[in-house]
Amino acid sequence: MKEQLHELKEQVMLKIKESNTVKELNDVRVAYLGKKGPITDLLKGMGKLPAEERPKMGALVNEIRESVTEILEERKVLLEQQAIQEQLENESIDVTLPGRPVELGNHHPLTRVVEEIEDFFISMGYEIAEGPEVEKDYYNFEALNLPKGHPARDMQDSFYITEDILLRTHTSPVQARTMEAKDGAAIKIICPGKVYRRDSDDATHSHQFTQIEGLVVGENIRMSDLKGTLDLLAKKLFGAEREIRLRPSFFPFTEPSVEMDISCFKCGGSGCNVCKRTGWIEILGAGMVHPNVLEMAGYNPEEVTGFAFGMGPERIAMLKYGVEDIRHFYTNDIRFISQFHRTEA
Ligand code: 2NL
Repeated sequence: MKEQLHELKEQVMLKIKESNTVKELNDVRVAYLGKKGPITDLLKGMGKLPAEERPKMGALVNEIRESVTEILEERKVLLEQQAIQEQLENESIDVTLPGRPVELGNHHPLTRVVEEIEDFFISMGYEIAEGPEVEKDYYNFEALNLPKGHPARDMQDSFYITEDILLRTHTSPVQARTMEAKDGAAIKIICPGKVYRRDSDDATHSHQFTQIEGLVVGENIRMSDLKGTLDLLAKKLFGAEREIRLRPSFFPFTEPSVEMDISCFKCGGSGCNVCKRTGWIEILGAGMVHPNVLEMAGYNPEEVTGFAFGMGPERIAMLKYGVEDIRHFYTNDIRFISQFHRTEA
């Protein structure tokens, strides 16, 4: 029995050593020292021993139980400390690690072009005017020398809401409203904003797009003022080496009317795929404000004149950045948008 006891002690000590968690250790304690464990069994079996051996054996069992309990306690303290240590290591923060990079937002390419054009005209003393996208037929057409039944009104091209209310097809109504409100005073404005046409969307058409128009009204405003202004704009947008040319055109709200080309920024004028081998790229339409338009807005066309122009920022952005499909501007695919970086912080 004495040998059995020593063997048992060896066994428990080994199990204690092998325990790596407080829970494992507790399982060992229950298995060996618990009510159903071998030590209890041994104490119960002492009745079968001869009377003279009982005190000795009893003392031995108690001694083993005490030393096992002591070792268990030591191991428990150690394992608890290790657990705390491990937890602290897992929770600690390495303050010397570099921070995660913060992704800066970009400006949408259309926003960039619109703001570049706005900055140019603000530097020239223009004010920015805005107006409603849901517009009266009167300001969208009538006041711009497009009376009812005029072929250029083409009902098929407009989103009508009622008989005399529609989504504006250009930003000209903002200018018509501004002229009317100015009560004969001089004007120098640009009007950026969304416009709507009943077109089928494809690579170069969209039912909603952006327009920037400009209007200058006052005494002695001449075609040469228009030409000088647009020449500076072309150089600002496409480079100081650009030249412009004006070709005769037609708009119902201007007379005379012109379209403006810039010398090709890719080939410099010798001919390439961008300018379709002509050396020139069309970028906007313009003209002298039609006397009827001035008169309807309350000006005397004998006393004041004006010039006006209109351009499409989508077209300009497509040319500047080599974008092949207008729909890229509206899809908001981050792979497209993130290529256009901020121009300033
Ligand atoms: C183009 C051509 C143009 C105008 C817009 C205008 C406005 C008023 C009076 C006279 Cl209130 N004209 N706007 C004039 C000529 C051309 O736009 O190609 N736009 C994309």
